[in-house]
Amino acid sequence: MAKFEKDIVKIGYIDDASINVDVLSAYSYPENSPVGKWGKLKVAKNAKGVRCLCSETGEPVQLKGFSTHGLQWAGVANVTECNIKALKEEWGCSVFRLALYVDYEGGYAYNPTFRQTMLENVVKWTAECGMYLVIDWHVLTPANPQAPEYRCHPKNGMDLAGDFFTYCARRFQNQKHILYELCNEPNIDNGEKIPWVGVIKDYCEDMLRIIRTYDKDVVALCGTPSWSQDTQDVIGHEVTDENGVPYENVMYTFHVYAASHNDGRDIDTPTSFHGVNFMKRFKEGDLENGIPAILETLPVFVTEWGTTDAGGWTNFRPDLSDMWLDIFDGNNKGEQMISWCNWSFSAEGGVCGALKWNTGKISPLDLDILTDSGKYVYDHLKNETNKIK
Ligand code: IDC
Repeated sequence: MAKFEKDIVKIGYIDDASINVDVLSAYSYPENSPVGKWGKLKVAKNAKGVRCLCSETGEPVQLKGFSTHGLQWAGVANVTECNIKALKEEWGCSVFRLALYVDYEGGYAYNPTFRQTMLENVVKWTAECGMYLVIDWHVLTPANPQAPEYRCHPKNGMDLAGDFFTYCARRFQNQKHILYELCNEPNIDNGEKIPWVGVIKDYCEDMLRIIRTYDKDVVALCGTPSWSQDTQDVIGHEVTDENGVPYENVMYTFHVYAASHNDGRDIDTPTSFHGVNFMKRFKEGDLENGIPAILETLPVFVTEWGTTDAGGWTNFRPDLSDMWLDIFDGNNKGEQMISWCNWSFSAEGGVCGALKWNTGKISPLDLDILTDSGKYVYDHLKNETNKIK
C-alpha cells in the first residue's frame, strides 16, 4: 500500500495566472428559474434531521438533469447554448453536469482551451437560464486522484487539480449556480482499491482548502471509492480542515447504473455486482455488514446514473431505473431527496446516451431523436414539471 501513502504524493505548482484570474461579476438569474428561486445551495437538515441539499434559505431541494459525455469526444457537439437552454426551458432540467476528463483520450491536460472556452461558455449559458452547473473533475484513468497526472503533471510539473480549482473558485466565487465535483470516480489501480481514508479523503481536503480560500461556502461533492459506489467508506471519516473541524456544505457521491447496481438480482449483463443489494444499502442499510442506511447518514448527490449496465452499451432497464428514481425522490430511511444527473446527454453515448447517433440540435424537439433511454428520462422530467405546474 506504500504507493498510496500521501507523503509520497508529489504536489506540483499552481500557475500565477490561475491565482490572479479576474473575478467574474455576479450573474442575475431569471426569477422563476431554479437558481432564481433557490439561490446559492447549501447542506442543511431535512424534517427528519438528515443532512441534504437545501436552498439558500434552508429548504430541501432536488435537482434533476443531465451530465455531458466526455467533452473531449464528439459528444461535445451537443453542448451548445441552444441545447443547454432547451434542457432547462423545454425538458425541465434544473442541473447540468460538465464532465471534464483530464488525462484520458485527449482531455483537459491536452487541451487547456477547455478552460477558456467550454467552461466559460457553459457557466454563462447555465447562468442565463438559471440552471445549476456541476463542474466535474472527471477522474477515471488514472484511477487515483493523487496520481502525478493530476497532481504533478509529467509534462510540466503542474498540480492540474489544484490549479483548476484555484482558477474556478477564484473566478466564479460570486456565482450562485455552481457546484464542484472534486473527483468523478476513483477506482482500482493494479488490482488495489484506492481507499477513502489516506488517499481520496486527503485529496478532497486539499481541494477544499484551496476552494474555501476563495469561496467560503460553495457546495463541493466528493467522489467515493470503487467508481463512486462505496459511499459507505466515508461514514465516520468525513472531510475536515487542518484543525479537524468538519467542512460544511460537502456531499458525497454515489453513481448507479440500473442494470449493474440494483437489488442484487441476477441479470444477463456480466457484472461483479450480482448479489450486492445496493438499493437496500442506500435505502435501509445493511446492518449484517455494519452499514447503516447511507441516505440517512450522509448527504448524497448522484452525479451520474444510467438506465443501463455500467458500461453503458447494453441492457436498458426502465423497471430498475423506476426503482432507483423512487428512492431518489425521498423513499428512503432518511427521507433524503437525492439530486441527480443522468449519464449522458450525448449522441454517441451508447444505449445510455439520450440522443440518437448524429443528433445535433434538440430544439424544437422531435421525439424521434431520442433513444429509449433519452425518452425515459425526458418523460420523467416532463412529468415532474407537470406536477409542479
Ligand atoms: C464511458 C463512455 C465511453 C468511454 C468510457 C471510458 O461512455 O464512451 O469509452 O467512459 O472513458 C462511468 C464514467 C463515465 C463512463 C460511464 C459509462 O464516469 O466516464 O463513460 N460510466 O460507462 N462510470 C460508470 C459508468
